[in-house]
Amino acid sequence: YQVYRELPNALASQALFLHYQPQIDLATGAVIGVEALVRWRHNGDGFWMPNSFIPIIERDAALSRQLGRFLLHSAATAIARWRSDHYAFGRVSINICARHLQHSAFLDDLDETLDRYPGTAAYLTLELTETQALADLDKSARVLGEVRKRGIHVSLDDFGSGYASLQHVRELPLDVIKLDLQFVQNLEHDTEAFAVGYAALTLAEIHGAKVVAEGVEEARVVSLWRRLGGEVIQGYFFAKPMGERDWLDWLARYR
Ligand code: G
Ligand code: G
Ligand code: NA
Ligand code: MN
Repeated sequence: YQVYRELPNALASQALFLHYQPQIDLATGAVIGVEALVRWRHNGDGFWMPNSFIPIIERDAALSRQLGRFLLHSAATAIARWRSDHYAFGRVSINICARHLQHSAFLDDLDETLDRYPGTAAYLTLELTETQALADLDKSARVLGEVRKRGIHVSLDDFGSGYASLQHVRELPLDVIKLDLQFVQNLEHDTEAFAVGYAALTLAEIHGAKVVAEGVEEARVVSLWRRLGGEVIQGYFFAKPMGERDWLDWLARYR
């Protein structure tokens, strides 16, 4: 496989890089976080989106770990840069593959980053997709508990898409639940999507967590989300994922 052969080199040559998309708290209007989304720069012809290569990486524990270590390092150094320039960016969310989370070396990889960049934990969130979190629930819950002890926030991504039982999700230690964009975008007209959104908000209340609505494009959905008691929004309505320079310019101009 091309991805398999090229990833180590792509990581080393900085062909992999991150785009950033802000998350906004509706009550205060403040930026409370930013999600890091990976892209793969390709000679001449722009870049590849993650859907074309992440599924291949996720099948392999060693590749998942390589990508995860790259994300931890990239997030930690970005946090250090942005803090020293006094940007108010909240937390940086990175997407961790279950294969890495469940790797015996995961907590060592995490601690290596935290030791090397002290103070990072308070600015970091790990996102794990619902489907992956539930694949080995006990192990995920145990490792995520350890993650949280370090002061890192834990976010359950793509909520609703995995048809998880609410009882199972309750067993995970969570700070954030992200309502999958297919439900967010149908919130207005589809009673099932509305029900899943309502379930996310109910679960969050039990956990003391926040729900992020992802994929919000329209003002009508912003006000509907607000009326439902939802607090945070991530979506094109505020900003698309951006390269670091554009994201920091956006942040400096915001409000
Ligand atoms: O912008 P977008 O097309 O970036 O991302 C598509 C999907 O790819 C996201 O829903 C996310 O699940 C996945 N993704 C993006 N970046 C990463 C990453 O760094 N690691 C992992 N594991 N998944 C990612
Ligand atoms: O990891 P995750 O599934 O959360 O990644 C979110 C995905 O949704 C990324 O591919 C991102 O580019 C995409 N996205 C973010 N905001 C919007 C939006 O408002 N509309 C659409 N269609 N996609 C979005
Ligand atoms: Na995500
Ligand atoms: Mn998602």
